[in-house]
Amino acid sequence: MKDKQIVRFSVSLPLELLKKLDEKTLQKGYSSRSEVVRDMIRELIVEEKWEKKEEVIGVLVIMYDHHKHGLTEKMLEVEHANPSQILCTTHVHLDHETCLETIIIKGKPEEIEATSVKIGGLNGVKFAKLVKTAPI
Ligand code: NI
Repeated sequence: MKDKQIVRFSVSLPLELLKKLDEKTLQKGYSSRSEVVRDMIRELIVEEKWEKKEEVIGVLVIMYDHHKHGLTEKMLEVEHANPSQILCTTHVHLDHETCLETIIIKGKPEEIEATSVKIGGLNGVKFAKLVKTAPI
């Protein structure tokens, strides 16, 4: 059986759980139950990669006040000292003082988390959220 081949299988579920699955399907705009199940499996695989400390990808989203003295320099120092690989950063000037950045980091989960905490904790960073993902 080829890996990319689509297979069908049956799942036994309590009716109550099936209703919840259908609610999720509708709420999240999925085209079918299969698509929800596929996404849930992918999410579990990503979670497991983070738990097993494999090489993963983190996308750190931050918002900060660029008028805050020394903040961008401190941020760059953390990024350059980071043992993981910073794949790219995107910078958007949201308004007169607010900057939005995404920092895509590849590496070990603990290194990515440590870098995110350091950047997120800098004085002047108003929002920081790490999205955990990995190639599946
Ligand atoms: Ni800016």
